[in-house]
Amino acid sequence: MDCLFCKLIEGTIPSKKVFENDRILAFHDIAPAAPVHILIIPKKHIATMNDVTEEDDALIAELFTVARQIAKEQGIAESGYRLVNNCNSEGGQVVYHLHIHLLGGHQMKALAD
Ligand code: D5M
Repeated sequence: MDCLFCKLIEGTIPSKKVFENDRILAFHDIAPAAPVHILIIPKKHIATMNDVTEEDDALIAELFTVARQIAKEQGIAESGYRLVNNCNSEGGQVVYHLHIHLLGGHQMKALAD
């Protein structure tokens, strides 16, 4: 399968890992949009949020558990952070392997601004 993030999981393309277990990998985004910008991904190839099924409930919950843990480790839990998932073309998705962006380290604007 020609998936960039699957190659990061396999290790055929290097990444700056911040967390890994049997189900999840987290690594620094190559083009950071904030002082802290980490991507949290399932090792299972799921293309988009639309492809998540009930069988993935525990996995999706664990992505958020890992996000909270990394936010703490990065020292942004108390100041605050943003979790983002881009779904499909109009959502701005570029890599079609499910991922959550963890963004923080500076003041973000409210989405309504
Ligand atoms: O976000 C896809 C994100 O993936 C985007 O912020 C850049 C990042 N990216 C692309 N290639 C790499 C590598 N090789 N390492 C780390 N990060 C990478 P999307 O939500 O699909 O727009």
